[in-house]
Amino acid sequence: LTALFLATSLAVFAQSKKPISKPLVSHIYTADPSAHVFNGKIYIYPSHDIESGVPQDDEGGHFDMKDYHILSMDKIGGKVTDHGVALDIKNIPWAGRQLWAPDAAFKNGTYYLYFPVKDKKDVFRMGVATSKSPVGPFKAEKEPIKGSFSIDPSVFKDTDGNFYMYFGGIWGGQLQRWKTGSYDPKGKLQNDNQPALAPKIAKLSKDMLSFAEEAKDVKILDKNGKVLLAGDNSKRFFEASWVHKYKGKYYFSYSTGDTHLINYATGNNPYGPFTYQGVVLNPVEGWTNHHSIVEVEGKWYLFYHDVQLSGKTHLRNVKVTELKHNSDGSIQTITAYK
Ligand code: FUB
Repeated sequence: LTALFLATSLAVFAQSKKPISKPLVSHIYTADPSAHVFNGKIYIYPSHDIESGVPQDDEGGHFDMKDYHILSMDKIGGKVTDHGVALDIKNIPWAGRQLWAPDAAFKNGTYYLYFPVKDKKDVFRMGVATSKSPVGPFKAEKEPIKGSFSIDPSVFKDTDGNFYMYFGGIWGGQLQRWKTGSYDPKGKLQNDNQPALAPKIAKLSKDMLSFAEEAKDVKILDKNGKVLLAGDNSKRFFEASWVHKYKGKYYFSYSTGDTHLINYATGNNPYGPFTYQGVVLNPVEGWTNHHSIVEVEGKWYLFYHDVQLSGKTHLRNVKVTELKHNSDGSIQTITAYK
């Protein structure tokens, strides 16, 4: 597996040509950009990559992040401000290691930062922290969100005002350890001919601090209405859920992990099922591919990352480029290199 992991990383590096976009910042490494427009300003909630010396492994141990910095800009292409440390792992009472991809939401004067981190038993859980400012500092709740597990929380506000968290990630993201509903450290991935493990959704409670329901599977179907299989690894879900709504349709986009794509599937309500449609973003330099899709002043943008600054898979840099929907609602596939 490790050989496969390294080989695919190198293959992805080998494909790279001239990038279409520049890193948004270069003084720190940033990844997994969750972008939002709050009060007319663009805020990016990324992971903050660092070199901590942990060797690369299939569990993602080398992604050993310890805090979050929030970035903002007044407009696409404008000056980017780094607002400093918004939340430090030291100030999350239950956290063990690895602050991975976060997201944020705003409701009734409070900003909520949602984050995955391993607890002291090395099990990924989701936490939430609050602030009166979009850039923090954020204060973490004392316990993880009850009923949460795995990684990559992404919070979608529907047009009716309800908020939903999508989450999950296989391999190092531990989703395969929750197949039975409780944690099994020996939990394995599905066989290739079985349905792929599904990402999860849970409606958030009115106070935004807990799940209002038990997490449910988000079904991703092929065009014949059949659930995608685990062996269909250029289509099936791996990690990095994101939902945007365009012309009344719900677009669930996600990373395919070991095939390095951002794919999308569409549905008629936040719970799905979603039908696979195609590729949003082709592989980028580096092993991981993780994105967000947001509307800014009538245009749509894809925030993503690659490893242009470092050439190392665990030291990434966030970028942005325009995303276009065709008149039939399909998304024009983006290749990040010319
Ligand atoms: O940044 C750490 C992990 O890498 C994220 O949680 C995944 O989505 C992948 O980008």
